[in-house]
Amino acid sequence: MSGKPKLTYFNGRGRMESIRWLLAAAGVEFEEDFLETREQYLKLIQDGHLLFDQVPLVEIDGMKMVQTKAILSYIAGKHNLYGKGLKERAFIDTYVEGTTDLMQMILTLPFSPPEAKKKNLPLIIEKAKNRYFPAYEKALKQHGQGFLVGNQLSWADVHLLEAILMVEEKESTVLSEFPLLQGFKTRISNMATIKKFLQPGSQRKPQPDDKYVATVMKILKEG
Ligand code: GTS
Repeated sequence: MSGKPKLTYFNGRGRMESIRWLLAAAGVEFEEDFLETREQYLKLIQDGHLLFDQVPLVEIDGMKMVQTKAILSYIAGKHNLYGKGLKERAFIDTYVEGTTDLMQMILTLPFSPPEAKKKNLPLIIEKAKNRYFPAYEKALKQHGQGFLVGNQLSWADVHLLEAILMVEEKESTVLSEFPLLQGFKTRISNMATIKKFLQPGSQRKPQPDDKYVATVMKILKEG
């Protein structure tokens, strides 16, 4: 055992991507086991490794953790990315829930029928521009510290950067009316650990393609 966390998921973004981001931001090296077949997934269940028969699975500090949010909270707490005190933690949770809602809409898009994809993408961009990014722009302005919470990097910042880049992949000019978010993006992207994760060859995963969607469907669907 290397002592590094071991991530078990599909070879793509999905729910695991935010976990990869957070570990990378914390400067933690991790190993990955990619599910390619339904048999691998069923074996994990048979061996009792998946509490709710679901992935992501992260083996860390002697635990076999499932449930994305619990995994992320543990990593954030362990690596000093979860604020100081209960109130900072409450703000971090709030911001993270917002970015989770936004990213969730994008994550599910490739799994929707073609008509829904066409219809929903503009709605997601519209929500990013009119609901989510204005809220984060305002939060940065009010807080005035360059970070969303406190005076150092937190899970909320890492999650927001991930969300910004995801929306920009869909519409590159989406930040044009958000100057503080533009500055935030540049600053956080240039922090050493994050900069490294953003470079080609890192464990960051590409946007899902048809092959990824087919693999996930094949593994999760019976028959
Ligand atoms: N609340 C869980 C979490 O956040 O971790 C949900 C996990 C979940 O639904 N995982 C899916 C799964 O294992 C895979 S994916 O949605 O991440 O692609 N589904 C199998 C099942 O039977 O629910």
